[in-house]
Amino acid sequence: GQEQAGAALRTAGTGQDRQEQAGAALRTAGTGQDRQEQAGAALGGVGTGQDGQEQAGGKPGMHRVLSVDATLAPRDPRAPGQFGHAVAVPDDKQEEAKSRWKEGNFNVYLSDLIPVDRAIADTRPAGCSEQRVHDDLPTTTIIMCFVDEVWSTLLRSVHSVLSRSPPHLIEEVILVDDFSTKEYLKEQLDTYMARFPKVKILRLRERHGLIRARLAGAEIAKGAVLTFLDSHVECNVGWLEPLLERVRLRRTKVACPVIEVISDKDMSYMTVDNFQRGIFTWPMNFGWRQIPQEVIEANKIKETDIIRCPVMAGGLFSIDKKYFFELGMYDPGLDVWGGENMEISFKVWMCGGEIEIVPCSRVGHIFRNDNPYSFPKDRVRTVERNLARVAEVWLDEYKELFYGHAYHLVLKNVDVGDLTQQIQLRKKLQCKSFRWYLENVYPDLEAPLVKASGLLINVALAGCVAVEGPTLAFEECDVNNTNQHFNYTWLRLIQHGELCLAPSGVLGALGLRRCQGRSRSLAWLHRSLATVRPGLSDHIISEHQHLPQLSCLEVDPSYKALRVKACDST
Ligand code: LR7
Ligand code: MN
Repeated sequence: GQEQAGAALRTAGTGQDRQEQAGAALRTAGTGQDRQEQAGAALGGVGTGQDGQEQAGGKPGMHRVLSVDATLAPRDPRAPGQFGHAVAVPDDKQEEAKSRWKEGNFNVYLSDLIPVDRAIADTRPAGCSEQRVHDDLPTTTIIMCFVDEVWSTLLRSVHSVLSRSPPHLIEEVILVDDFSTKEYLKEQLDTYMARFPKVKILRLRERHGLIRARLAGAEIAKGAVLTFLDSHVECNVGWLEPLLERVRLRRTKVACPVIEVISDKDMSYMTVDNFQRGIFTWPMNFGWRQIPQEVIEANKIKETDIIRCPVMAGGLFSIDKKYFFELGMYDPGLDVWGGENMEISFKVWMCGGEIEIVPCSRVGHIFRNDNPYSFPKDRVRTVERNLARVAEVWLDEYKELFYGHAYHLVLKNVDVGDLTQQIQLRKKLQCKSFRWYLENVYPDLEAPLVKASGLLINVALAGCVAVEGPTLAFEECDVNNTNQHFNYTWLRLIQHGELCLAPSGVLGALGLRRCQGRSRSLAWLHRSLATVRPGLSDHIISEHQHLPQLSCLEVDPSYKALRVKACDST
């Protein structure tokens, strides 16, 4: 999973992804609406939109982005960690630092050592501070959920919002306490925050999980825009106005800052590579992928250009409040943590909105190897169930790719709960298909509907399986004979039209049955044996649970009849 912390995670991801990307077809697209906005960089889903800011020049009703930063002249310029610099744990404090790590799964000792209002370097690309935004930007409610967050980190998050945002744009900061157990998060937090009239604390009386905790915050929010943040962040100079500018430009734009890295080890604030899109790979793993250099050059994409993203990371974004409610917020059936970023991203794109990364808005986040809090139910199961819910509601026929890449979910038969409301919502909003999303928003994702297709060859007997009317035959191979063509699906069916290869149960006979999506009695595992020992041909193993033992598809050498028999790797 999330083995590497931030920087490493991104760099690693990038290297790998770049390779993946080579030659990826980046399709031009563009609804009429977008064309104007996208100027030269018409890249469809992967592209950028250079609208607004640049051309604004000296337009009335606009002003240069406010680089508000109350930390610019810090009280204690020599304090550890000041200006986002790395801090080292003194030799005699190593034990203490080590023992406190698990309080937050990062270097809590160092976090407590550095000022809660430290300055950090302005990491915005050149040009950002000259950009113009509208005078009449909407106000926002900041929603920050936390469960047992580390004291100094939570405070630093709040301070960074208050000291680096234009005050008139912050309607309020709602801290949603998701039933924390730590004593310091009670009166002590109330007392500390009492000096900031805009900070409100919403205490949940039971653990909601981050998804429903955000909804609880949204329900009481007064601002026109909701801005969600994690509780271990540092907002950088000028982070807010560019986000609100996008939402003002069109209320269906969902704006994300560039997420920079606060080191979990030394608390340094590190910038990240530019031109990263939020993407996912099967089975719905979030990642970042760099726009290929050729595409950047061909389209003259600048560091300050908006980046349209197939999916968002999840934690940090601004969205028009009314629009968020129109979209049905998050599916409230999602539990605790995970998958909600996929849900909101698919929903936004498929139902008429856009997800964007705004390079002039930058927020640091402490990336951790593991959640420091416990899950009410099993963590893995929770996330898997959430993702399966998202797949069932949004992925249409492509959900097979999700299950195919996480086949254990088919075996487990995970219970996703009631989906009626979500399916109705999708109808009501008249959302587009997942195919549309793939073609227009994320054309570089590989999403073949079948895993493989072709002939089923028995190498030893030099023949092929063929469909002959309602039954099967073993014949001389002929690539032009469509009766010999089969698809191997992500759900492991061997399919010919509507019919599927099936052990018929009687004396190991083989037949055809009407296909049924997740039927395990029709599923076959393709195991390549050439890798085990050269010369061995592949095995096709039946997953039918009622067969007496591990059974393979084979051809009786004397009768040339197809049958299912105990597997034998020789
Ligand atoms: O039960 C919970 N209740 C909570 O209030 C669990 C968590 N939380 C709080 C928690 O204290 C934190 O402030 O919710 C926030 C997010 O939890 P994290 O920090 O443990 O999540 P993360 O940073 O590991 O994971 C990312 O994916 C999550 C999936 O559900 C959320 O969308 C997070 O907001 C998201 N974080 C980011 O997008 C930052 C960049 C990380 C990446 C990639
Ligand atoms: Mn986080």
